[in-house]
Amino acid sequence: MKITGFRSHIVDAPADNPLVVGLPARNDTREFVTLELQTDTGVVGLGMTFFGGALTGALKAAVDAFAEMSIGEDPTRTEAIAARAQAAAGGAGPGGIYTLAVSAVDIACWDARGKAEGKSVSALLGGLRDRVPSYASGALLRQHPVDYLEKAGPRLVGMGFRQMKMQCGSEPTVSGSVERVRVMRESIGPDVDLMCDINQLWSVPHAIRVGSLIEEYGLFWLEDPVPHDDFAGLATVADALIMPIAAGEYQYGIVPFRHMLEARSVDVVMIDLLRVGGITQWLKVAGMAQAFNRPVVSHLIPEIHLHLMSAIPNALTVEYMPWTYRLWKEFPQVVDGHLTVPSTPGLGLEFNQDTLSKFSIV
Ligand code: SMN
Ligand code: MG
Repeated sequence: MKITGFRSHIVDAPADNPLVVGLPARNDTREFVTLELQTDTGVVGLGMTFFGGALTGALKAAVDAFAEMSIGEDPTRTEAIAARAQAAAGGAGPGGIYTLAVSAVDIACWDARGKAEGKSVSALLGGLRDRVPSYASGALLRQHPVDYLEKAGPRLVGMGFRQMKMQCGSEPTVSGSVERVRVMRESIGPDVDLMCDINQLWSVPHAIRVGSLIEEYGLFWLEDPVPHDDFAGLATVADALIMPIAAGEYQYGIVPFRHMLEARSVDVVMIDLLRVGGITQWLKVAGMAQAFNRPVVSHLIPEIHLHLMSAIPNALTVEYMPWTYRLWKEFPQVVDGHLTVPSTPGLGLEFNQDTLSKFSIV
């Protein structure tokens, strides 16, 4: 099989999340770059990326450059494709647009390989299990008032979720932060797993102070309490608190995970598929985490992470943040707290042509 060409689009789709119910509709949008990698067998590999913000045009240009470079290559040679991108980027990587763009090509290559072999990507990677736990995310945000959270939590339980993540950390007082977690916990009861994401807003002493006060609410994990590159600070927080500390979504490439793990900064390793460099690199970090006896959780893009998480022995739970749901014709749904791996070849996804024609930017 050889890559013969590609097509890419910028899709500027509404930034909604179907898990957010009962609030006025958002009128902002989120930009994605989609990729279709064509091959001489007729198989088309699908990939996507985002996080470009105002640089989405530049991100698409980088995706196009790497896709162009892969023409003539066998898509199963993902390490060769990554090495060629690295060599050609002239020191522009690792990190930033470089990594985000390489990821789109790598994802499309794995999809093409699965389609060519008639196997799901999960099966290609070892296919350990056919379903994985998944938690509701993006529905209990920092900007949502406490009285919204206390209605939204039970609603998510009613939708079949057994785990959910809230955001916290921007409250003006310590007691305000504690109150937010207390109300959330009491609204869902003791048997639903609750995670809390601070998104790097706290200092180390503040994280230990508030963290100690919320220990009694039994969080499944506390996420990104302090800036993502303060490995020693994260380790201090992780040491001081009983509840598990999760981090990793902000890291680019695989090397920072080595430092995080060596410093014992985290109890739970969160890997972002696009920032790590695609499926090929994601698996390396999952293996590193396994060697350190740490579970892995995924960041965003549940429809692709589902394949990876189902294939590794140390998977904990898939973040169900359906930001990308408009891109695909069908989107996996959480049933009884789990996502099921599709049996269709590759990623089991098809672009939603209505979305592409309606929201593509020329
Ligand atoms: C998150 C994701 C994407 C944007 C902002 C915040 C969040 C998460 O940290 O864990 O999903
Ligand atoms: Mg997070």
